[in-house]
Amino acid sequence: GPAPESNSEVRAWLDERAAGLGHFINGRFTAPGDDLIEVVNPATEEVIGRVPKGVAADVDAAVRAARAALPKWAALSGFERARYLYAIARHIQKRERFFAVLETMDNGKTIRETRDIDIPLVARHFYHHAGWAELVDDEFPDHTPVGVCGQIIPWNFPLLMLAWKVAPALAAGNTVVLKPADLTPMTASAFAELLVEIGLPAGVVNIVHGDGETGAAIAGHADIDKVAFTGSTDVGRVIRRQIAGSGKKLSLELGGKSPFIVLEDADLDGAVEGVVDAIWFNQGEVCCAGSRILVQEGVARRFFEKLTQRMKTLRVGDPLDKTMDIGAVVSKKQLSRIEALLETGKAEGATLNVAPVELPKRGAFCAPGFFTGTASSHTVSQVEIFGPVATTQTFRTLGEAVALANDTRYGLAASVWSENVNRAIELAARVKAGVVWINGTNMFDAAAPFGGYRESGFGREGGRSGMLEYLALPADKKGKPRPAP
Ligand code: TXE
Repeated sequence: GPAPESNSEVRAWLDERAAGLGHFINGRFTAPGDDLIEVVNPATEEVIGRVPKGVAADVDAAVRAARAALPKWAALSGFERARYLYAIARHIQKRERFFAVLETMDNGKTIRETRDIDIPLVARHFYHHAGWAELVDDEFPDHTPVGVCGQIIPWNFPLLMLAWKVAPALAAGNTVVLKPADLTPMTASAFAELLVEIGLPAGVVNIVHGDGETGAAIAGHADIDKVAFTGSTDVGRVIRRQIAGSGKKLSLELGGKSPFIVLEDADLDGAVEGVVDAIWFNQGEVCCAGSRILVQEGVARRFFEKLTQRMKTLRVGDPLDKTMDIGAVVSKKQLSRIEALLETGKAEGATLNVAPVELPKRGAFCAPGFFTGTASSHTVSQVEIFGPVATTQTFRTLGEAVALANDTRYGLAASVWSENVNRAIELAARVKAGVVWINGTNMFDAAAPFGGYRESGFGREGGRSGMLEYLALPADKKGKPRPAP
């Protein structure tokens, strides 16, 4: 059952802040004001908090604070900055349960995942980048921090996406203005409180709440040097257009329609477990979710039988109950979007197989499933469903598998299942994707660069490549050509 102690601690935390959370600017929380966005727990439909909708003046105050804090922060030695990053990581670990429960209440994802995946990965990301802060002066002696970074993040991994953005920025000596998604702003606010606790200098990290308009005000602010965005391809395109010609550095991590390729010689039981982690993880709200299952003909029938059996064992319900596999999707609106796409799939002639689960009466719950009879031309094979439902196709030859795998606008991730590692590696190299997992899926490591090709965006997060996104060569700034490498 649920973990009552941490739940009551979170409820008390929320109660104390029921009137509204403020922005976090220059080390202080602003008064929440009147124009508030209600934050809803999608599993219960309760309002759990309120945040202000940031306007241009809020963004401006945050950017000014970040600009003022920059010279001192950038001038610290990497070793000094590392001490703050280690302190953040340790404090996250110390309060793991609290953050896990708060994230589950805000987003609807299961406590099993926030406890075992989201929050541990957040701590890991800060530890890893504390290491980079210690190395940065030696590893990149010619580089400088980019400056003030505007960071806009989505709602599917709220605190983890914050960590992916904030940790490398701080390690490299930048200061930050971050906007959480308006659907899931709570853990970012708790994180701001943690920054006060560890004594991070004021202005180094500023958090402005709000929606797309607030996001546009950040991206468009004249005194921001870099924009980092994770979210939909449509908004990524808007931002790219908005800042074109401004000289701002930009990285975009956008949508995906990642293939999950099962070869005839795969361990089929392993591959079936892989599907569970690929598309039924985080309610399918994962940019790199293995959302197109491609199976070699000879094993297709057996594979889908096994998959159907496994799907029957999935539990959907109260995300605070630690026996649940699938919680609520992030909002009722997002649920309608998923349901509309499922209807489109059926209308185009595909068959939807869903798990025989009884969904809770309240809340934004969606049954896991998969389509059969889908072709590349179907809408559901091309558009992100961003819910717990995959499409399926079969192929005969490896050549066909590659052609199907690459037949989308995206290129974020892929997964290949085979007991013949040479064959798997050969296939992996021919798939256009930023990351290819072999006999695995959705594996994230702070040291491994993550990012896309084509309409999945550009720029990498994690490891050395991720650090370079937050560093500049001084020549960049003067507009002179870079020295030859
Ligand atoms: O995303 P948005 P939405 C995909 C997924 C999902 C769909 C819609 O397919 O179903 O997008 O989700 C901010 N300038 N992904 O509409 O709008 C917004 O406030 C600046 C994939 O919720 O892209 C939020 O903070 N910022 C994805 C963030 O952008 C703007 C994760 C993302 O929201 C803005 C999420 C603007 N003009 C959705 N408009 C992934 N790659 O993981 C909005 N925002």
